[in-house]
Amino acid sequence: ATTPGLDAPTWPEEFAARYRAAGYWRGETFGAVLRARAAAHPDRTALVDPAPDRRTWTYRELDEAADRMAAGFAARGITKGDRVVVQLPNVGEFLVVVFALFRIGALPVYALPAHRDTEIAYFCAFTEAVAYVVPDRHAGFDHRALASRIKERTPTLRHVFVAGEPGEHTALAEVPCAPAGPLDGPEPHELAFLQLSGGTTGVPKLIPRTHDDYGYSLWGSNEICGVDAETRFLVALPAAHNFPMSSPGWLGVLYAGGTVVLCPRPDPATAFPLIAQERITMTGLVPPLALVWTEAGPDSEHDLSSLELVLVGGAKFSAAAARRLEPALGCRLMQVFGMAEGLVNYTRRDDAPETVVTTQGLPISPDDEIRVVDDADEDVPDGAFGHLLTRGPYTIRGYWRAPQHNARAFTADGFYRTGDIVRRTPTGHLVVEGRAKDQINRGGEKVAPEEIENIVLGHPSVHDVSVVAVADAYLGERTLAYVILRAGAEPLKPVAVKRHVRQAGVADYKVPDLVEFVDAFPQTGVGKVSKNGLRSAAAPTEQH
Ligand code: J2J
Repeated sequence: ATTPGLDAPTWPEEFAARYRAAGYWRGETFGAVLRARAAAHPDRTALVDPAPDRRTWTYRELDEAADRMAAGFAARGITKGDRVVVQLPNVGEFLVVVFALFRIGALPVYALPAHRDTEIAYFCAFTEAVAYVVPDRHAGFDHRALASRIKERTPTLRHVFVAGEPGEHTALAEVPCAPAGPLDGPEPHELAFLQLSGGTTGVPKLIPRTHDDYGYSLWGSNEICGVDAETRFLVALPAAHNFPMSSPGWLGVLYAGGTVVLCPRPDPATAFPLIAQERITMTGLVPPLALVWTEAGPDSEHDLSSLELVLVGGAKFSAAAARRLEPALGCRLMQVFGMAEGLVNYTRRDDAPETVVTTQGLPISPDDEIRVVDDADEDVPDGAFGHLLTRGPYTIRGYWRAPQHNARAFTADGFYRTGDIVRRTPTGHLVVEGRAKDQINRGGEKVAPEEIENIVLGHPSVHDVSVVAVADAYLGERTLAYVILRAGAEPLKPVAVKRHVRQAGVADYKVPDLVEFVDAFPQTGVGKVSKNGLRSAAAPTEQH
């Protein structure tokens, strides 16, 4: 079923009716949830932005700030259904802006702070965005100059809002005004935002999530993780990522009436003092950070005793590393295997310790349908490896405006082809064994080789390129570009290839870590051969 205006396939009515009847879809919008929490406990702290000087928002203040920001956006002509690219780091304005957009029913498109001209221009053009929200500077980079370049090339883009010094744009601080009257607002079954996919293709796909379905992933996660009004959650990863947003993430914690503390950087030197000062009880980390925290924990001068639970996911966390985490940080570990497309698995608090360190958990919902299949889409016996397919109450039925890709990424009966190779244990826990999709998981940051290959191919000296994963002790995987130079071309240095990619204007984590010049692509051990040749579905063993 495709709903007009939704621009994506959605759940057939019999599924939607079932998910409502089961109570998964509660008929709430995020805007209404915040309003309800603000009414129930106006003076409780919702949000803390510790840097550079500590700012806090109570539930009443966050609710009012969202209303006033929504009124200001509406006064500038932003209406229901409009797309707004939001590229903000972990600052309080991020949450105010997205709740304002939720109230209007305009759709945030979540860009990462690391994205540059190529990605942002694509998001703005593809979504026909009417506005783009940026910080002034972040991590040494001037986002206002980026915004000026984007505005120049994007006809639909009417507004650039800047958190901080606006330069030639509009200061976000100037936007809020008194609400003129009630807003039209979204219905719970309508879209809330567009999230980015990790991607396997030349450009990232956009993931349409509704208030109803995402809301279920929030309250379902809260129940599993034990999130309640006492929870003090540290957002250590970039807030725009699906994991720190929803598993259970800042949106889950606000849903439960708890306190969200934004961490500007995830290193122990920044995060540990915050844990001590803010009495943090819960956080989520990708495996490389979990390793660093595990190393730093025992010798830390900071009091980490408030920390009860650390969620680790986004990439495979080795059993050996998992075993060390709990004693080093003095808290519980939960593994989480999720995806922005939907399905999220958690180990459970009553799981045996061995299960917590060796598996990636069970789905949130009894109605998450899990299939593990061979290359011919036939189910494999329990315990055998196969491709993970899934369908359920918070897993999308298709990407936004991508009918051709949807035909490949979903089965005819609506199962999402995750591209992950898994095995199911007798208890139903999933173990991630590898990957069939052409994607590199660089410590939780997903890189689509095709996107980088297309850029490298633009170099005049390059005949062909193949970007592959190589094992890395810290990140799990790093990127290696095999480059074949044109006959007669001047030899290049690896750094020239990296510079070419960087200058194309992409996120720094996509610049190849290693570049090797070859006469022909290695045929084995890397899972694929050529840009123009097969992108073979690599066997799991070839991924490590
Ligand atoms: C192995 N691979 C994993 C894990 C994700 C919670 C947690 C993570 C994400 C996320 C998320 C993994 N072990 N524990 O959205 O809500 C790989 C798989 C998966 C892909 C999804 C959440 N956890 N992965 O990482 O959309 O390959 O979401 O299909 O960024 O990350 O990536 P992404």
